[in-house]
Order: sequence, then structure tokens, then C-alpha cells
Amino acid sequence: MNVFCFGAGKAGGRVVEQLLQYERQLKADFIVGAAACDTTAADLDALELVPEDARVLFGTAETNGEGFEGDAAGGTEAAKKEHRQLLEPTDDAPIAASDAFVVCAGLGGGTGGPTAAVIAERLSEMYDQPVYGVGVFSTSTTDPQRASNTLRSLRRLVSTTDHVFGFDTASRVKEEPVSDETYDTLNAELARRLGTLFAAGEVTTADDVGESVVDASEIMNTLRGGGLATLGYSERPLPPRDTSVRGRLKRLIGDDTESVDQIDSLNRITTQTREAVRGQLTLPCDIGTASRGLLVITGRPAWLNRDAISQNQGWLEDQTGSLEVRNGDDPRPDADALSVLVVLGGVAPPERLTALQAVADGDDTNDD
Ligand SMILES: Nc1nc2c(ncn2[C@@H]2O[C@H](COP(=O)(O)OP(=O)(O)OP(=O)(O)O)[C@@H](O)[C@H]2O)c(=O)[nH]1
Ligand SMILES: [Mg+2]
Repeated sequence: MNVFCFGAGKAGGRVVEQLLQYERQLKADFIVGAAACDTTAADLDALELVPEDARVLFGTAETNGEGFEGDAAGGTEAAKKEHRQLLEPTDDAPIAASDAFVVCAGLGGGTGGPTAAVIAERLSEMYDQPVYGVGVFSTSTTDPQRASNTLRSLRRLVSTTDHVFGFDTASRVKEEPVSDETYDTLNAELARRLGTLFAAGEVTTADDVGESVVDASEIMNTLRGGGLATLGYSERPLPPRDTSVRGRLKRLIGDDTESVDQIDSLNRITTQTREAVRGQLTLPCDIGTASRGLLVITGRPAWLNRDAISQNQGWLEDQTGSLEVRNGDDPRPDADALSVLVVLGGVAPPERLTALQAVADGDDTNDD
């Protein structure tokens, strides 16, 4: 699936950087354009991969390039006032080549959350493509302002997008304040999951088309209807390819088939599907409430055991109680790992939101 990505605020821009990094590392090409906007000049300057001419500094009249520091009402007003500038990076971009927009933001601050909702709303008005949000919850679980910003911005982002991928940072880090290095690791983890999904839906040449390759429309169907989504992921190394003289000779004469024990591939896919769902979801939640799901298996073609994938699709249907679980694979001939990605859409609001509400109730400095 080809996407155009926006990052709003510091966390949003940094998540987009990691998506660009992941795309590069994979030697894939699923990002047709990337842009970042912020009210803090230094945070925009610190980006490396987002092109300079696609970085928009706004709110300078109000903050002089210093940011809103948690003032979401200020951020909302500035974003609404300068909405045209925020979308300028799309002006000369090949929007027709993109299947969807992805708008990323940390929801706890004054800039990213409110701005992401303004951008999403404008994009839906202007273009036919779906708009997906990536909403990073506040790391702090005790700060009333951050809690209330997270709740309000999430509500707005859900209502202005076709789905929001939630990321509950606080379920992963206990340290406070969180260092930029820790954020980099978390952002990279999120980008790997999102990138695996978008790259899987990026079918470029006829050669790539396997029997059951995931395409953009399957991702869109999984995410239709709106709401909140969570991503589960498991990655484990595959045994190295046959490096014996015979093996190398075979490949040299163009025979690229790999012989794989079917029980081994079935076991791996089964173990890893369970690990993806029972391990750390980007948004821990009751998976029984999901309305739709998608199972994506990535690895060397010989390991993508069709029976195993269907069996695990059935297991996922049982676990979620949903009959709408799609599946597909993403063959990567050079992969050295097998990965399983599980997308669950339309999940019920997780417990974290109730906890944030309790913290936010101590704060009524913001108005809707
Ligand atoms: N996952 C992740 N979270 C971050 C990162 N940076 C900040 N956060 C979290 O995201 C929330 C929003 O912070 P920022 O992105 O710095 O805020 P902003 O949108 O720039 O808004 P203001 O600076 O308040 O104007 C904070 O509550 C942090 O918990 C990051 O790089 N990764
Ligand atoms: Mg900021």
C-alpha cells in the first residue's frame, strides 16, 4: 500500500522518520511522500529524513518557534488558522500514486494531536483516499494535562480519520522522563509494524504476486468502518539458506527453490501468530472486541505455508469472535526472518483510556 505520511508535533515527526528509515532498510518503496509540521523549530530541524521543503513551522506568532508546551487549545487554534500551510507539502506531490494518507502524532502534547485532526479533516475533504491516524498515547500516566490532551485528541482523531492505530507508550516504558534514545527504540518498533503492513500491500511487479499476496484493498477493507486498531507482531530468524556447494550451485543455475520441512513451517507460523497476539500489542486491549482482523506473514516464499496461514486465520477468528479475518502473505526472497503481523480493527476502548480519564478528571483547564 503506497502511503503519504504526515508527522505532526515532535513525536509525530519522529515516527515518520522511523517509517522512512524502515522503508530504506527494507529497500522498499511504499512511501510516496513524507511531511512534518511543528510549532517547535528545533524539533523540526532535528529531523533528518523528512525533506526540508516538506517541513512546516507554524504557530510562530503565538509561540515564536518554541512550541505550545502542552497547550492543546492554542495548538488547535493555530492549526485551524494555518491549515493551508500544513497541507502545502501535498501540492506538488504524486498524490494519485498513493493509496492512503497516514497522519502520525503524539496525543499528549499541545501541537501534534490537535494538528493531526485538522490535517486529517482537510485531507478527507480534498482527496478520495482513506486517512489513517497513528496516535501515540502520552507516556505519563499521572499528568492531568497530558491525560486530558490524549483523550480529547484521540476522540478528534478517531472522528476525522478512517481508523487510528493506537500506540500505548506507557505500557512499554516505566522511566520518566523518557530519553530520546528510548523513544527512538519505541518509534522504530511502531514503524516496523506499520511498515510491514504497508510494504505487504505494496505489490509492484507481476513477479511479486503470489497466490495470496495482501493488496491495498484488503488493508482498506480491514480498516473500513473506523475506530481504533491495534497491531501485534512477532519476528524470528529463519534457518540460513543452504550454503553447501550443491545449494549454491542450484541457485547459480537459477533454481531458487528452497526445500522446507512443512511441519517446521507450520509450527513456526502457529507459534509466532500466538506470540504476535499474546505478546505486546501496540495497544493492549480485549481482542474479543475486534470487528475485523488481518494476518500477514512475511518471509522467504518456501516458508509461507498456505495451510498454516489458513489454520491460524481460523484460530484468530476464534480468539476475536470475528468472522471477518483476512490473511495474506508477503514473499521476500532475501528475508532472513519470518514475521507475523496481526492487525485488529474496531477494538473497544482499552482500559488505559479509563485510567487516563480518571487522571484527566483532576484537570479541567481545557475546553472542547
Ligand atoms: N512514542 C513517542 N512518544 C513521544 C515522543 N516524543 C514525545 N512523545 C510523547 O508524546 C506526547 C506529546 O509530546 P510531543 O510530541 O513532544 O508534543 P507536541 O505535539 O510537539 O506538542 P507541544 O510540544 O506541547 O507543542 C508526550 O506526552 C510524550 O509522552 C517520541 O519520539 N515517541
Ligand atoms: Mg513540541
